Amino acid sequence: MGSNLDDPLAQLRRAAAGLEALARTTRFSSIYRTEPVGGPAGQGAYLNAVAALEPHPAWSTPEALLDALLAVERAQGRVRRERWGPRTLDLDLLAWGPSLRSSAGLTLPHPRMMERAFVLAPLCELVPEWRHPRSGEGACAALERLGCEGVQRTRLAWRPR
Ligand code: A4P
Ligand code: MG
Repeated sequence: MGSNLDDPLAQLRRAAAGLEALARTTRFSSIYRTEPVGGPAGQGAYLNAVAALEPHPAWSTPEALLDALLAVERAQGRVRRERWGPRTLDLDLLAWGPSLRSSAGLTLPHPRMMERAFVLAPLCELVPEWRHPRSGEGACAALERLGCEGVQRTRLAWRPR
């Protein structure tokens, strides 16, 4: 998950509550402050994190889970709906076990995740043994390859204290 607009910490906390409602069990990485990759010049830093879900049986396919994630984005993330309004919450499905998908609506694992330290740092923290099901490359090895520049682990709390 990622946010760089309109109180990103509140966005991530709301998203976490939305994810917990979808899952039997949910674990979260730390929250990371990350330099923006791509996009318009001058946009602010992101907060990024990764969650590991064991979905409820209702979400028995990754397509169904992605639909549910997009609904969380819509319900909780988009506070501005005007044309070209920036998005306050991005929820991507990184992987579904070892599944491979390549359809218009869903690519698994997420096609850009192995080149993004802002994904790999929280993933490596949360599931250090994770490996890409096609290439076999591990999340932590990929992070070492890329380096951690611009990605900083924070002590921000998931729940307000
Ligand atoms: N889609 C296909 N596969 C997936 C998947 N595995 N997970 C489709 C999620 N969605 C998937 O997504 C567009 C469509 O992709 C979805 O409707 C779904 O059917 P989107 O979230 O609307 O598009 P997006 O996220 O704006 O575009 P894109 O190219 O996916 O952007 P990315 O790659 O997600 O990057 N820098 C930092 N530091 N932190 C960030 O979080 N995020 C981005 C967005 C750029 N730079 C960033 C960050
Ligand atoms: Mg996305």
